[in-house]
Amino acid sequence: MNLRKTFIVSTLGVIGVLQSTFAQEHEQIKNSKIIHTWEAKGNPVVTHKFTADAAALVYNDTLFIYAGEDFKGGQTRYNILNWCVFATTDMKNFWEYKTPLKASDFSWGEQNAAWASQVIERNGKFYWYTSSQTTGIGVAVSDRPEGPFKDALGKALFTNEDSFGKKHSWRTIDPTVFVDDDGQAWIYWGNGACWVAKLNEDMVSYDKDYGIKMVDIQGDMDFPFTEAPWIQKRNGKYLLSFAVGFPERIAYAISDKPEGPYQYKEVINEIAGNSNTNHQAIIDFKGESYFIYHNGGIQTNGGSFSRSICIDKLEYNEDGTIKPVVMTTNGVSN
Ligand code: FUB
Repeated sequence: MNLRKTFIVSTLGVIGVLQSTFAQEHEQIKNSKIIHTWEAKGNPVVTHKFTADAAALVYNDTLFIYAGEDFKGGQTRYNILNWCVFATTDMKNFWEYKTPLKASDFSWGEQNAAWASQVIERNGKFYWYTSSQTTGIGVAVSDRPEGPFKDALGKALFTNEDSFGKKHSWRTIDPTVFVDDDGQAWIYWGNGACWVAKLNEDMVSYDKDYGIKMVDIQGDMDFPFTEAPWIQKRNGKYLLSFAVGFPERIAYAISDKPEGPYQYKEVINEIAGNSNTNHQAIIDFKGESYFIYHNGGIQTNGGSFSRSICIDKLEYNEDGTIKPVVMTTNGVSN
């Protein structure tokens, strides 16, 4: 074997060993941290507690779903003390890990508003971008997808001062993050408008020279932008989905550039039963595309402040546009 071949073979060997070590370690850690397992019976997928604002991450052939834990029925606001993490490898058998992050883990933030969030992986670390109603966007970090996570900064990454052009106190919410093919990470957030910034490589600070911009969504919108941006890149196009109107539907827009301008397309998810809000994650997993959202569908306790995560199939047209999502009771697990 020549030197080049030897190098390739031994590198592949090392990668193989690392992967199987991760898989074994993952299995052990997973088993020691699981607090609940179940077989999904259609929608809602999570029925043992109320959950909202799902964000999804595919890692190590596993789909992780991060969500806020809503209170039981009878609430008058989005009282949420902690986030949860669920996982599956087959969309049917799910498990829940120990509480990975609480609103009170951010000493500077609201203690009962674990609002919408997203976790992404970069260079072996997991970054959880969170929001609360009024105190801005925080970031927590972990070495593992299921946590535990720790506040990375001890202060907000973005506050209401950064969400310029609007005045209401709950505008700095609902972060969504992705790393583009050139390595540049982008973060979007907002209620009433959508703002965008470039994250630095450390993932816990942003590019002050680029600054913060309001995302321009052009075209005749069916309803105004409300909140819940979710960014994805597919076939070289940037797809930004978000909640519109109130009660909320989910719509989307397309751009050739991450910062826009975006061209409005259409509503892809109608009002989800018994809930004023909706909040989507769109993800590919094992060859299928999924739309993860919430409704107020648990009888008889569900509602706008006691929501439940659902999953349905999402399909694209040949030209890369998104087909409207059909919400079903059967879901994807049967
Ligand atoms: O769960 C609290 C808020 O409701 C979220 O931040 C919004 O996206 C909406 O779902």
